[in-house]
Amino acid sequence: MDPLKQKFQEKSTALKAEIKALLKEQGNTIVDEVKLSQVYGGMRGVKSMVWETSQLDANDGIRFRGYSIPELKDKLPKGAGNQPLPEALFWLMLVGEIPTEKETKWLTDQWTNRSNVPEHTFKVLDALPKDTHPMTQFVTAITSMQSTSVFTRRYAEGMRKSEYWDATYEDTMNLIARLPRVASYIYRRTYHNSKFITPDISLDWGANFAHMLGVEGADFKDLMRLYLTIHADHEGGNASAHATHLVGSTLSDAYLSFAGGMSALAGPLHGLANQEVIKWILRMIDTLGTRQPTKEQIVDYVNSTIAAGQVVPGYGHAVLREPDPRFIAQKRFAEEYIKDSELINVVWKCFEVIPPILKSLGKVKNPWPNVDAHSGAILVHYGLTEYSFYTVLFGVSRALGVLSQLCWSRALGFPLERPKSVTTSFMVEYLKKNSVNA
Ligand code: HAX
Repeated sequence: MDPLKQKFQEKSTALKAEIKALLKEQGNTIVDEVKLSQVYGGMRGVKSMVWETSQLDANDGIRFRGYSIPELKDKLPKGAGNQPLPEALFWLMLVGEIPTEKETKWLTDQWTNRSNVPEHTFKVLDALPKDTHPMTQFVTAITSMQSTSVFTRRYAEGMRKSEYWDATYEDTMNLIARLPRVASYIYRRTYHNSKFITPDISLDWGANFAHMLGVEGADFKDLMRLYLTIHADHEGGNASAHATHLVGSTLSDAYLSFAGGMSALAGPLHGLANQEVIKWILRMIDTLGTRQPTKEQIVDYVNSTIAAGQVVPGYGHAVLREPDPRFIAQKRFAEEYIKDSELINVVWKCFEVIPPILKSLGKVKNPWPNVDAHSGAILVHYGLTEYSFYTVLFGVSRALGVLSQLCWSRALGFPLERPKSVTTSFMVEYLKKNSVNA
């Protein structure tokens, strides 16, 4: 058994026993109560699932196995660059320990060895019109690779329940290993006349992805390492994580589960917001006729967006109530690596003027920027201007969190998800009988 799998087996066996004892002793303890407004309000804040790999605090932001983003930047191995390696974060999320340089290198090599994409996946992609949205291509490619699922094959052969986690681990490792090739194929076929770039197997996972996209230079490789790390996980209730979890709970394999999650990421209130932000900024610049808008001009443009009944993309969050540390991490990167980008200056001016406007509306619970408010301007700076592709970058990163959790869900034997739904007339009757105002 490989060393990571071995560690995972030990840790998950111990946690499974702990959960069994907790349920036996305290299974009937009430841990939450649900208000009517939460039932109609997208289940915000309802504690109803377990997610081992990360946890979100409304004010402090995301912590991966207890580590904040600045702590990860400090503690995770960096390989040949100056930013944390996403493979090291995967190790941390999977087994709860910061890997050594040697362990991280082992994982990089594993993913290199597992990175061959089935030939038919390229043929499936080639059959799609080139103007198919990259996220649709991404979901199609992931689904097409399902024919290689170890879990599905072994399930058909009569695999024991106790081996589900092992087959899921194999699928997870293979799928993550292949994603940079799949994503860069989509990018190059869509925007660069199918001029594909051969992988460089001497590079780490993120740097090789940067190379296959066709953007050279050490700084962009570092950007990809950081980008793929900070977008990886955001606890379990966000739409892409929850969708992966829900589909996975039916014993669909990692490919189908992840494709479900990526369909959720493709929505404009979630991951697609990263393309919407840069589109919105570029439209503003175009409308105002200047690449250096004043704060007053931005205020007017934001007000016109709101007056048109639209949301301001990149701002607001269902859980966070402070500026997103993932936004701040990208701002720090831009301050360190990039000097005088007009577009990035616009992002920073937006950061100053948009929160007060959203606050003044009186209904927006979080007026601060989220992860998507910054990424586009940095990518444009490095020449990755095709913003319809941006959510695919997010998706490659999100695989690390949602698939490591899928391994946990299998190892802990989590059941099929099946919450209760009711009709509004049921609710009206229930309230008549139980309302505190009755
Ligand atoms: N601009 C204008 N209005 C906004 C707003 C924004 N950025 N954010 C919230 N609001 C509005 C909501 O539309 C809602 O209005 P109505 O009552 O008229 O429907 C009201 O303020 C209350 O919303 P909320 O409770 O503060 O926010 P939600 O939890 O309902 O929604 C969203 C959270 C992220 C969907 C929301 O803030 C939004 O639409 N933001 C813009 C899109 C965006 O950036 N999405 C990416 C989020 C991060 C992410 O998942 N990335 O992948």
